[in-house]
Amino acid sequence: EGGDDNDFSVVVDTRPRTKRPPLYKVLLLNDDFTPMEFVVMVLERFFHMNHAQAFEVMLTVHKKGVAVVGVFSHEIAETKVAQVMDFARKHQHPLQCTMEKE
Ligand code: TYC
Repeated sequence: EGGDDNDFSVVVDTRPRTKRPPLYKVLLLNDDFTPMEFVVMVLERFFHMNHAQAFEVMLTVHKKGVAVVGVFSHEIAETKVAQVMDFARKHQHPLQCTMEKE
């Protein structure tokens, strides 16, 4: 009596899951040589900041050493980093731009 002990039940997660892609922070790093105006131009050109925003973010990087300049999907973040690094290299500035998972 009591039935057979053959309960093969498993816990099934029925929560409605929404799968969001991971996001990546794009970081701009300070250095002693890249002109401030060049960094401002980079932020305007590739991160669509107005001049005042760009100047403010540039000063943050200058003072703190690093700042997040945007958060994007992996593909867009990679593109932004490549664009900044190419542009800096073309102008022979040592400006560094990297990305990290948020
Ligand atoms: N520190 C640089 C200077 O004094 C300016 C600068 C700001 C460089 C931000 C890089 O990401 C940077 N000319």
